Amino acid sequence: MLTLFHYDRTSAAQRVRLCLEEKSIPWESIIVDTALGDIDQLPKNFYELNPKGLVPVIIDDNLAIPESLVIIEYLEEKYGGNPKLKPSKPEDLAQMRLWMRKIDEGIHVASRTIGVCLVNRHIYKKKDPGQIKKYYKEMKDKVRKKNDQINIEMGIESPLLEEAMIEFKSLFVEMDEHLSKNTWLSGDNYSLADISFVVYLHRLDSFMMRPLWKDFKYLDNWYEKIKKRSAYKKAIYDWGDVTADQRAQNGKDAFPKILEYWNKAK
Ligand SMILES: N[C@@H](CCC(=O)N[C@@H](CS)C(=O)NCC(=O)O)C(=O)O
Repeated sequence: MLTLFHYDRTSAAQRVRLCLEEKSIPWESIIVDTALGDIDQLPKNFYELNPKGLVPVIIDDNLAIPESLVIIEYLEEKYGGNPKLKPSKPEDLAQMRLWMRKIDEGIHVASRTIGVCLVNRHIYKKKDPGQIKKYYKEMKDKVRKKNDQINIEMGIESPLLEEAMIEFKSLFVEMDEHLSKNTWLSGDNYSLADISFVVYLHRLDSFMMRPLWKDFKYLDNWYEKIKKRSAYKKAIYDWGDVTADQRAQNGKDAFPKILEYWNKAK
């Protein structure tokens, strides 16, 4: 059976779970949660599965695959079935991939910045400093490490947080405009592109930031529509989020500053 390494609240693994649940692919769960600053949670051979030491990773037919966007395309290709999550027309497929590229081109890093500035830094500060030092010593992704240092030090005053909010606003403007003319991000049906982005709306929502996009009604309707899918409940809500209360509280507290950054963006 397919194995997924993941934890409750990771946006990257949420999109893999969304895909697995949409297609009713049987899978078994292995929780690997280093995100509270504890690198010792990584299984011994984990770097062989993903040199970056991050989740999600799947193992399917003895093959380990990291990177959520690669995994979800693999699942679509390998398992097919219903619903089909990839458009058939080459034009729509190109559009799907263009949307998805934005994630690795900056949106995922922006989402990490919001998380670290609002929640992780508070968690890490309460931990044994030796444990956090080890966590960062083992962190393979140098950009992530450098950004985290700035975000931990500066919190909501971090210039990276302002950039992250600007990046999200410009994404949401583009999505809202597209969704004013189309039901889905690519083609005529729900696809990997929709799955790939909805996890970020969920993430911002968990920080009580939904009022930011209240005027983006096409985007908000799209979000509402996806939340009603039964796979969404299984993949997102049923797994919960151990940091939910802290996220909601810190998000509320930071909202005036977040709004200031949001309003500065065009
Ligand atoms: N580009 C990767 C990003 C993976 C990633 O950022 N994983 C995060 C969770 S969303 C992680 O493993 N975090 C562990 C930690 O922060 O210690 C993907 O799409 O799979």
